[in-house]
Amino acid sequence: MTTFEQVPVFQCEFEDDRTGLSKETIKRALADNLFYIQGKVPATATPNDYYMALAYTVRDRMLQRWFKTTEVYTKKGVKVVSYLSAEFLLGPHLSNNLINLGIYDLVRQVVEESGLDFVQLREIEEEPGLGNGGLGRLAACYMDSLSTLEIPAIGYGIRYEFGIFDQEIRDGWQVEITDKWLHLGNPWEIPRLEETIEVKFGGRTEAYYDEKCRYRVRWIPDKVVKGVPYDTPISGYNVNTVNTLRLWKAEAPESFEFQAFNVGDYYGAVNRKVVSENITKVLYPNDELMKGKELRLEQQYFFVSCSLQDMIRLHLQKGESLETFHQSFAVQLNDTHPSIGVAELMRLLVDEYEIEWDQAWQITQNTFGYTNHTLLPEALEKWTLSLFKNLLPRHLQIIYEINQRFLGQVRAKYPNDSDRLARLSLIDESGEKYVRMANLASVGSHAINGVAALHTELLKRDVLGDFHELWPEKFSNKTNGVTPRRWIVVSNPLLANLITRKIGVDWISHLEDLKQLEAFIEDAEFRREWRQTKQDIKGYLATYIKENHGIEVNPESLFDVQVKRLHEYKRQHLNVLHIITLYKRIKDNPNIEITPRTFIFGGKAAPGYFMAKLIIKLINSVGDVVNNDPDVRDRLKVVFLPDYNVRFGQRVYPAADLSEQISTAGKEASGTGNMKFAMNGALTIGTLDGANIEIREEVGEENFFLFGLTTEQVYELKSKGYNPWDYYHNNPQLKQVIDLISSGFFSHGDTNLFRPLVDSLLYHDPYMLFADYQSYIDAQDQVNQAYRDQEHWTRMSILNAARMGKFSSDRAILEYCQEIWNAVPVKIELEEYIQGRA
Ligand code: Z15
Repeated sequence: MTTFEQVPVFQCEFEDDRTGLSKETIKRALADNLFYIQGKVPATATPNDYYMALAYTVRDRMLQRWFKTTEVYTKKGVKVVSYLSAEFLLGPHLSNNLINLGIYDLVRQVVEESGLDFVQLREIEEEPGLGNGGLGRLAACYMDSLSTLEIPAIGYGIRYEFGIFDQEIRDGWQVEITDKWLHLGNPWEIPRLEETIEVKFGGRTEAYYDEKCRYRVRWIPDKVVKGVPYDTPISGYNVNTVNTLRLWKAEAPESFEFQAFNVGDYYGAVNRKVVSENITKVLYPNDELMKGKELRLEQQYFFVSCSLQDMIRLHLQKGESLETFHQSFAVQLNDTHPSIGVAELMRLLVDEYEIEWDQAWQITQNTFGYTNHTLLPEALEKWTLSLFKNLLPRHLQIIYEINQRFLGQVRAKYPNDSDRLARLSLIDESGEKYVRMANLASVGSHAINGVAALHTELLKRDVLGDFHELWPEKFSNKTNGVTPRRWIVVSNPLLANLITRKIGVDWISHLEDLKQLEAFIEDAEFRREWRQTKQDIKGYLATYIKENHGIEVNPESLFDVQVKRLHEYKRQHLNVLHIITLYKRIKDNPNIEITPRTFIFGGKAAPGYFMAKLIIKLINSVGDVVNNDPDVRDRLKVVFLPDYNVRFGQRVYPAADLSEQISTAGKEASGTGNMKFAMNGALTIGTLDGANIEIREEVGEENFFLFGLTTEQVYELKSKGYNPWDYYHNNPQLKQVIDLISSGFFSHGDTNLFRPLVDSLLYHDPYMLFADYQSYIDAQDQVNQAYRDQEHWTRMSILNAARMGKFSSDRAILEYCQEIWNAVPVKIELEEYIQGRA
């Protein structure tokens, strides 16, 4: 292999236009990239051309580090973490990379000195929305922390041509628009055409005896698809490490299709090409809902097979044999979406590399770890045998074989326990037969984890209870975390600067340091600055809402925010019941003293999720009435901000006073928005669910607004027979609110519009809104009281931020490294002649 050292002409031993950090050099680099990459001069350049030139200028400053990082990983025998995820919800790259490289202010200055509008250019970037919500965003935070902690890592996923849809609101309803994020090109990715991989689908298997008379199976597929890797650099904060996110794009193999041309099946060939390339066309927009769509299983197998083949190639390139594969790679399954990887690694080892089954199984179990992200039954992945057999006939055989051996062990340990066997089996045989992906992931992994303390306990007790009894040592908790780089420094520079002025910059990579802020809690000037900062940021959001949505909100009012995917278990409609309760109080007594509030909602509903879409309509309908009623005198405002995404998250978390984390106890595995809010000094109103419990533990119960049933109480009430009707009749306030919706008051007299929602609550209420209603209203009344004492509120706000150290994704990743991956940091050193940070 040719390296830079052997080719002197490539050594730039001077500050050159691609690495230099003087203002002059950066200016020259911008002009150079505008001309030589975009092919434009200022007279013809569009704002996008300038954005592209800027993005390339930043990317150029990452490339030496990126190259070095990759080179060190391949040359040294380091263990690499491989994070397999069907979703990476990255958000905009530009600001994040500038912060991580330590050149944000410098580049901003240069851009502005060049007569360009930095903020305008920054906003041109199309964010890669390659995920639905929490799970995909978690993967992105983890990639940031892996790089920052200098852990060798590679993220593997799918390069969806269309990411999560853009949301518009028309007449109060959600409308989905295709996300054309690649339409003007993507400066952050580099295709690596030479590392293309082939993936087989369908067909049949054939048994044969090899030359040593060993029984073997070969797979004769009926389709081959090429996977082309597109690499994106993932910078770490204040380090030289730049890891890779490798996303696969499906392409049809030309050679395969030429045959078809020759036999004259031109249309058939073109059609097969289109069908192959469909695999990576679009992200499935269902969050936490399993729909047994064949194309989805194709996506999963496609990216997992590409990734495992890629890892094997890298491992063999090091001159190692496959027996040591698990020493080269720790592969983490982000939910069951990539869990077909267990069967695929077995197939590759046994069928293609002729390793004995038992040894292959050892390698496989030592390689994989499995993270579970939900207990919701409708989210648990299972595939019908017929679908599986058609698409992956060899994998189904392998799964049967794994299952037979596994159930043999179980039978030996628990004789005559057929119920247990049926529950543990990789095949669900209770009705139509299915492959259970969580069971496959669990047997194929050496480590299984949940994403918050409560979630892990429930996982061990319920969903994976039998597996926990069998292998308690496999289980552990890894409470989620989020990256303070994007979620404080990039999102909230004003607050970040205030914190840094007080305690220095180390908190950005050691978030526990934030507790030093507590020393300033008695400092009235500090509290004033803190309050003023929050006020300024709320002012920016108010301006944004006015300019973009034409709604006037009072920046002095309490900003009460609920942004997350729409789902009944997250209970956005409980929030609405509170709004109507307040509205009713005003209508009954227009002069009542109330704390002015602005209710801000954001979130997408799965396109086929009727009830979630109806909740969006309800929010907008209630907003129309409340916002325009003169009696309200602007003391309440309700805004649903369309197209909630990473970029809007960055705007809204810093501006929130109150964070709504109100899921039914036991339903939200962790939540991560809850952490982003609290880090930015919002107080939480929340249930004892997911990571809320741990947040409350950290910030102190006196700094958290708790309400609602506990998980145990939810179970208890359900088992003795929950009747929402009783709550409706026994609580006049609740009854008035529900009756007001039913009466058509928010729907121009239409009593049918919200009937499905109201009936669901009255007759089923699976998420127990009615049981928690009064407790929620009482907690909200306490919020109102507390907000009136601004000094006290500010103290609570500071303490919330100061005590969020635990919820850095750096802490989470460190735990994964030490307890699951056995991965250690590797320092990346730069050559002398390459410019360091500014
Ligand atoms: C998703 O976003 C989450 C779980 C899932 O099973 C799927 Cl398919 C998508 C979320 C959880 O709902 C949330 O509580 C958690 O914080 C997040 O994953 C990251 O672990």
